[in-house]
Amino acid sequence: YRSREIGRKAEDVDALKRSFLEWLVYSVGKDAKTATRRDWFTSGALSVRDRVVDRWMDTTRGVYAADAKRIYYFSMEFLIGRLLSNNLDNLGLTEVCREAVDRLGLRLEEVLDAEPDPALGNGGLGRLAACFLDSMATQHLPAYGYGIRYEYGLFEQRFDQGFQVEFPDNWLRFGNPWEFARPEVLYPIHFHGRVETYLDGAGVERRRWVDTETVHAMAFDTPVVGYGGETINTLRLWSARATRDFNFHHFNDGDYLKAVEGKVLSENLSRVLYPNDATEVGRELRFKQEYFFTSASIQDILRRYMQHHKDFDALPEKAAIQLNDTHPAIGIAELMRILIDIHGLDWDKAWDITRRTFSYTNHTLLPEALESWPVGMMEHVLPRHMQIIYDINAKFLQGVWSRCDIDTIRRLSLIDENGGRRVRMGGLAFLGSHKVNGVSALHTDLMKQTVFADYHRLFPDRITNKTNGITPRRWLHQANPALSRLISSRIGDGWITDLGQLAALKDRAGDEIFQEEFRRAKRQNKKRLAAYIARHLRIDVDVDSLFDVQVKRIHEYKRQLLNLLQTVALYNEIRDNPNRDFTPVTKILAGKAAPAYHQAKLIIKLANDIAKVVNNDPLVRGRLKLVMLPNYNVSQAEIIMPAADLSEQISTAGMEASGTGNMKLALNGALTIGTLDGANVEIRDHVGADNIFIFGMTAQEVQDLRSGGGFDPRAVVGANPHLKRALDMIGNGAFSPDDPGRFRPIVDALLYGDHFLVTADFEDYRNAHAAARALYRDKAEWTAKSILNTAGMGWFSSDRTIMEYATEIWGVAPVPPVGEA
Ligand code: DL6
Repeated sequence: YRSREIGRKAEDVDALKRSFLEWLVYSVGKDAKTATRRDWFTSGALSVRDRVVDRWMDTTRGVYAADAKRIYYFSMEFLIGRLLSNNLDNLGLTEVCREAVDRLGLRLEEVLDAEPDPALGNGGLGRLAACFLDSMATQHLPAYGYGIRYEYGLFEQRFDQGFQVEFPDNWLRFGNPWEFARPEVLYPIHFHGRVETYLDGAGVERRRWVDTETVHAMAFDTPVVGYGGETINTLRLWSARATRDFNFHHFNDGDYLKAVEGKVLSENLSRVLYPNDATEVGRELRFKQEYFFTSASIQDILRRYMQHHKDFDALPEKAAIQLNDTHPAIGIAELMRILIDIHGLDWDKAWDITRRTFSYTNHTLLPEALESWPVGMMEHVLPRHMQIIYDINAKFLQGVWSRCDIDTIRRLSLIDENGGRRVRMGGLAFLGSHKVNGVSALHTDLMKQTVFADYHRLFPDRITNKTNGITPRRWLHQANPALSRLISSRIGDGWITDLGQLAALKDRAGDEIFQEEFRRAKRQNKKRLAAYIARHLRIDVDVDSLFDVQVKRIHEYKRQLLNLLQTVALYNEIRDNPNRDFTPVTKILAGKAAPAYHQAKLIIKLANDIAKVVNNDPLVRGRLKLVMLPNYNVSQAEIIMPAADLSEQISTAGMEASGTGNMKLALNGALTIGTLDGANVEIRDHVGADNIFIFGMTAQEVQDLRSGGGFDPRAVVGANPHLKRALDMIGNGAFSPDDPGRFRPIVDALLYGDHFLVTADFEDYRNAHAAARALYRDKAEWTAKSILNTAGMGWFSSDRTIMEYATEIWGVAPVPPVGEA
């Protein structure tokens, strides 16, 4: 079938309605009278799933028949978001479904809202992987996502008296109608044990890994529906299964708990997503998770490859494995082990195949987020892999020995000898890959100058840039129907799969009628967000105020604190000038802090405490509101992004690798206030320097300042009365009368160090914000710039990013979908 045609046929509404009812009765086991919204969601999801399965199998068969080169995207995180709305949209079935659901006496939004939001990721890295899946399927690229089917996703965040508290996210509690369990796709994953040396039949010395503990990885497949519904790829997530359910020895002794202990421990491997973001977790279980899904995926890839091939020579021509950060980098040693120990290849051949198969994306330069694992732990968990890593290292260092001094050799070594020996996973990923990429132009340059400078000198062609992108399907077409309709009414709907076409809107930036309609769409989205805020926080916000949005993980480098300091300064200004005409502003923040990141959690509490004071101060008269929304996730982002006027992208320059929230906001017409960091630099280039508020130090200035050591935050604070007053208030308990010293650690961190240069950028930021507020008063000017933002963001489609990966890194071509099924 062709999904768009379905959308036009009235009888399909009835067919879909029948399907809803059949699934409800025969699978959920309820009737329409007793069904809950969740039951309707389940039957709806199963009905939609029915409509993709044939195409899914066609896609898989087509790729098999062509023996096409496939992309394997290895990622610890896939932040896919809800699928019902996304799949309906990509199949062109949203309106058909709305009508069908209406005939059942329901509202589509209620059904969509009943879907749990699978939070199998922390933030940018995981969401990027999800956008890539959408773009690969939409562009007919044969691709598999490989990851872990975590039983518990990222924690649910609630606020208790303004403090973040974490609750488990038991997203699978009611089952997952999208996935297909594959109990027959099961691979053994080994841990521990020891390495034996033996002579093979030809008298060659070989190694084998023996006496291991074994866990099984079981596959669960979720179809990934490309836009248009023609290519349906697969997201294969692994779940841990114990090799034995019971220890009969303990069971017969009557010790039932001990009898299942082994099972529980093994299956812990896929129990939880670690809630870290850009900080290292030094946990053996995390390392085991990394190996668990990587090994299962490689076994799966080799099984698939071997159906068409007798040896491994052509593997790099048939499989491109992309490492999404270093988390799956152990896969390099795993492929080497399989090729050498199990299939008998010699080292050089195995290394050549491995390097040509793998490529690696770096997502952060933060030193604490660069993975390294203690050698002792690795020797204990994966003794054979540790040997292979030593061999990779020795051969590499031998090759460069004559060209490098001893300090360089130390830095290049895969073993970090400073303070306890650790394996540098970034080094392993670099050496084992044919291409290594950064995620924005600036970040890639900084990679070359900093973390990978020594490697870059030796391999000058290896590092390449692939600026991130976002899928226009979820982030414009689906999340912002009002603006989407407006755009399509003027330029057609080709932009949905060719976002560059938005450039045609540039000519309309000054068109009054278009502006009026553009504003109307924005207002509709703001009303939706205002209703959401009222529902969740019981705060009324003014839809005509400037919606000023900062949504992302809470981290000191992202500088939510800078935003809060400016909020306090503005609050003071409003109180000091009761009769001045201020532009009403609603500051909207959302984001989770890693549970062990105390300073970030304190920033959340500060935001909530400031909000309480500001929002209830009668002198402010609603001209300033601060809203901290709990539990930021993909579905919340879908409501926030289309409603924003101003997008806060204010990280310390040089620290945000790219950002993708910045792209979602600008695409939906928000103007950016930001530093020249990550992809902000390229956003400025595409939307035009006149349509963005850039402030603050550049990455070079930050570097110079830090290396010069000449920064005294106390002097900066002393010279700036706005900043001093805001800090004094925070430090003296003006927002925390119940505990006046609560925020002292925040103030002290700024006064005695200010590593993230909040105080240094404060005044420039305050001025940029004032300029934004002033401009907002001129509706025509503001709207023109807003239109120019949307029009200029076409380049940031993940379709563009993915095509760059496909042609320049993977060497993979689209497989045209087969004809009608
Ligand atoms: O590349 C996706 C995304 C970037 O847009 C963000 O700038 C960056 O912070 C994020 N990194 C992570 C944490 N990485 N690790 N490890 O999510 O990647």
